[in-house]
Amino acid sequence: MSEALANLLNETRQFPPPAELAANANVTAEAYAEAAEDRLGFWARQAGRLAWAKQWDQVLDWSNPPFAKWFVGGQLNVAYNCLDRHVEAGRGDKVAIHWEGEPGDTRTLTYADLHKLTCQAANALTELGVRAGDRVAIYLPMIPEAAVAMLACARIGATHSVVFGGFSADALTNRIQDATAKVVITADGGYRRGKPSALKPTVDEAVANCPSVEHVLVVRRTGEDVAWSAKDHWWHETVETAAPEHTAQPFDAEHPLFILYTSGTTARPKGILHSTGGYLTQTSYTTHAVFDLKPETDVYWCTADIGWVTGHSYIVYGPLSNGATQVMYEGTPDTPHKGRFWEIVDKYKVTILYTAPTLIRTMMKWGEDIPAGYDLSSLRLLGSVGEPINPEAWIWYRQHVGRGELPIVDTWWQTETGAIMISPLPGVTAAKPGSAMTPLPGIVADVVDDQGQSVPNGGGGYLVLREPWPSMLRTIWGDDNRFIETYWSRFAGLYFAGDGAKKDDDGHIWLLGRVDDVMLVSGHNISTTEVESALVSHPSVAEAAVVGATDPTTGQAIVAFAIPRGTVDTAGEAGEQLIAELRNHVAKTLGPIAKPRQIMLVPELPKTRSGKIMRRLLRDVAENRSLGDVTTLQDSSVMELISSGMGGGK
Ligand code: 6R9
Repeated sequence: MSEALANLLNETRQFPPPAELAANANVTAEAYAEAAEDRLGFWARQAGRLAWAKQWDQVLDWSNPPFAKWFVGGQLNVAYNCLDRHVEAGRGDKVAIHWEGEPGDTRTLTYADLHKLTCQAANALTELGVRAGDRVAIYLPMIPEAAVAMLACARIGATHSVVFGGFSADALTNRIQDATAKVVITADGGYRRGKPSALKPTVDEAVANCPSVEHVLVVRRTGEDVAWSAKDHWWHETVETAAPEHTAQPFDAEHPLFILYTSGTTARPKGILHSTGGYLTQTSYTTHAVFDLKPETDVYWCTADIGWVTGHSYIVYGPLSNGATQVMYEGTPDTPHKGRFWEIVDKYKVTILYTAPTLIRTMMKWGEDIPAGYDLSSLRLLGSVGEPINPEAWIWYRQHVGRGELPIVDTWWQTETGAIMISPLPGVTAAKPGSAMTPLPGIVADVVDDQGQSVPNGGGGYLVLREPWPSMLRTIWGDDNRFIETYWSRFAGLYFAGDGAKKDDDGHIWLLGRVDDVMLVSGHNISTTEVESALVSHPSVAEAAVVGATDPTTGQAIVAFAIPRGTVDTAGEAGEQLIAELRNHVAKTLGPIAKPRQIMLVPELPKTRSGKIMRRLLRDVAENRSLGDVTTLQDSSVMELISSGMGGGK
């Protein structure tokens, strides 16, 4: 069909771990050897980090691929592992969550507080008729009750389905209907960009079309007026008055823990189903290994929303199962000012920060003076997730947030994988900016060509996973065939992640973006990521998105959209000059084949609500088509800004 991805970018900088971190790291290079020798034995040892009510009989049952069963016969309770066992070990007074509301109000919850609230919520849900195996939809802002609601479901064996609080009534309706949820947990609203943003009216609209919903539990956050129906119950009247004692009952290792919908590009969202024992084993282990988390001394902060998988795995289940102290923030990074994130790091003395490339590039655009205005000396480790991080963004992050010395873990994983799969180990790996480096111990990843053959070092192709892993999705809710078709049919016996990737000369893995975004220029498959990284490596560019637009001579031609850094002059002549310079810069960095046909300087890029660039819409602009579905856009005015600037150089 098409040849493998052209391998253009040549990034050779490499940064070994700080000596002190390496000397005290939770996980050393030995883990790779151990896992290579006995992968299942390795995962069994990691499962042993958790408290099990009943030991498993078999680590992995792979007799009916691609349907995996991990820790067969084992039983445990996820909430017990995240809360009770820390309280029982005398750590009840330890802070679990430093919560910071967008308006500046704060709450501090210890493990004992979180345990009590979760037990009350478990009792309240039981009272409302929720039983093990029932589905509960959660539609909440970033308030502690979001974590409590998830843990309460886990505690009673109800399968939660968290829907991001920014989604529309239609999106919420589809997700409630697909999972036939019995209860919805929501709030009157949350705070966003300096003002209350209502949630309850959206739930009312959705519930009117969802006969499965029997009750709606409503947290009071903003205090704004809400409409009320017979199904509605205030959280403070139901949960906070419930009995605080609740004995967690163990569930089977394969009991369904949660469903999380990925929007994807096609109309019907996929309900990714995760189970109990394997999921908690891998999220817990990776938090310990990749973030080198030391629960006694670290203050951890993951900036994701709980509505995404990163919030599930690295705000709720991974950190809490390890007994971490963490920061949780309700709002946006520029409310009330652009230094808000750094102010929070400074205030809580955050030691580990886990954020997304989109945020780092936004910070680059705003300028390095902003982080420079805060004391960030508490930080000791930085993480990135969600998209490929451009080498220059990586360097900026290390330089201006990490004092030029902190390790960065670029973590590749997906909603489907449940936990981090490919990442440096901070005490072991000499990281290269822009590369996720190597599969974690116990993970077998590869890059293959069109025929599914492993490519040699230096080659490009498709990222696959060769062996099942504990936190893998078990199926797509209610649609086993779609599960098989989507992930297991492209290459026989391999999990196809949908991402392009290359192996460099040392065999390290570089992610090159979704294969749907790959461009075909004069017969060469070229990755959008590499051209974007070349643009971002120019000192005038903060962020870039690249698409392939139909072209009569080359099949597709490269069209780029670039956001200039804050201080750059782009008016008139200066803009034209910058564009010419950028085209040449890309040609010089990657070769003439990658020279963009056209570059547009834009103030913003279209992003999904989880911060990923939506190249599909830019392709519509580049090919002068009317825009496709924009409902998953974070900010719908962005496309008008971009389209209206199409005529001139800017
Ligand atoms: C965790 C999460 C998954 C897709 C994935 C890939 C992209 C995530 C990445 C990365 C390059 C990284 N992605 N992390 N690409 N480097 N470190 O984001 O899950 O929302 O399901 O998205 O995100 O394309 O396939 P999800």
